[in-house]
Amino acid sequence: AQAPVNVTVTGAAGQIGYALLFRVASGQLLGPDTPVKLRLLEIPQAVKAAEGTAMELDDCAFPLLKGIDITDDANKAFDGTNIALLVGARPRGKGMERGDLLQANGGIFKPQGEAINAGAADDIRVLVVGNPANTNALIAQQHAPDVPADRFTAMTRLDHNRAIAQVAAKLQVPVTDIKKITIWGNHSATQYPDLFHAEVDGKIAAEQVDGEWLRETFIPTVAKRGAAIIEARGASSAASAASAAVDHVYTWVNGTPEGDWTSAAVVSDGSYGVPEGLISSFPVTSRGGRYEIVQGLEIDEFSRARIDASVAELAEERDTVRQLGLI
Ligand code: NAX
Repeated sequence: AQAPVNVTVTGAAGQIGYALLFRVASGQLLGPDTPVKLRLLEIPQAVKAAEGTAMELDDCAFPLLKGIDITDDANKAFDGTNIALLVGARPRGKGMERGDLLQANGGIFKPQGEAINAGAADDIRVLVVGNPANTNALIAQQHAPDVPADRFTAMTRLDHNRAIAQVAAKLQVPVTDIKKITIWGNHSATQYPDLFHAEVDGKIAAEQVDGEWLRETFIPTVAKRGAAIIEARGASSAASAASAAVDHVYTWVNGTPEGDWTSAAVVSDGSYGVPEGLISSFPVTSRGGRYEIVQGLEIDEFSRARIDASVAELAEERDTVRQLGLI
């Protein structure tokens, strides 16, 4: 039988954690043949709540779940881990400036990066979900110099899935007809969901919808969907975020289907004019367990301006965390 894969989830007692852990333990993260061991990392005040979630995980009697460890010590949580889902983060409080937010999250993602560097397994893969996800991922990555940079990613798969759902609803087609959606840039309101390379049943998506809908409805709806969920639900996206995290890792490990790609924030190699080293969302394929940026797409002026605006925001965030001495 296959040895269990160690999966660490931070912020395990939070609402995404609650939606995510059961999917991981049931085998949806890595597939039905791969046993998993869970490591839950929480802050001391939330360890008890994480223990409660672990009791419920036990009560599911999942055949693939081979153990659960709960800790408030990052070094223990990442020791020997294969997959790290960094969900726990410091939310933006009232009156908090962006610099304060980045500072507070630096206090979380710097030590977690160091702990990953010190103890994680050689095949470690990291997905950062906690916001500001791209820059949190950058902070962790910069403190893990012994880990190949391409093992650090941030999540834009939820934005990607939201874009698919919007196009499918608009054109009244199944979601499976929609391929090659791209989210570019930052997981923030500046993100650019691109329909100019996307295909609907083999035809370019941007040509199947009117330009006004694309500009005035589609782009803002995808970019502001998180706020719309909060408005409706009274709480931020949780199950959909957990689902996207499962998709991100599943695709990373198992590959993208022929004729399609997905979106993930990965360390830029300078492709598409995105400064090297920024963790920015791109169209990516996965082959042999590695995400690779899709090359050679033509970017028109409309897309160029939007990609540049989101990437400029990422560069500013990087400059701020540099000034704060966090990287
Ligand atoms: P919750 O506030 O419900 O849970 C966060 C949990 O993290 C809490 O239990 C808290 O105790 C824990 N935590 C805080 N600091 C920690 C640390 N240093 N180590 C371990 N655990 C720590 O938030 P939830 O709704 O679960 O959202 C989690 C994060 O995901 C937030 O930052 C949120 O903004 C972000 N999101 C990212 C999305 C994306 O697409 N990338 C979408 C959904 C979500 O908004």
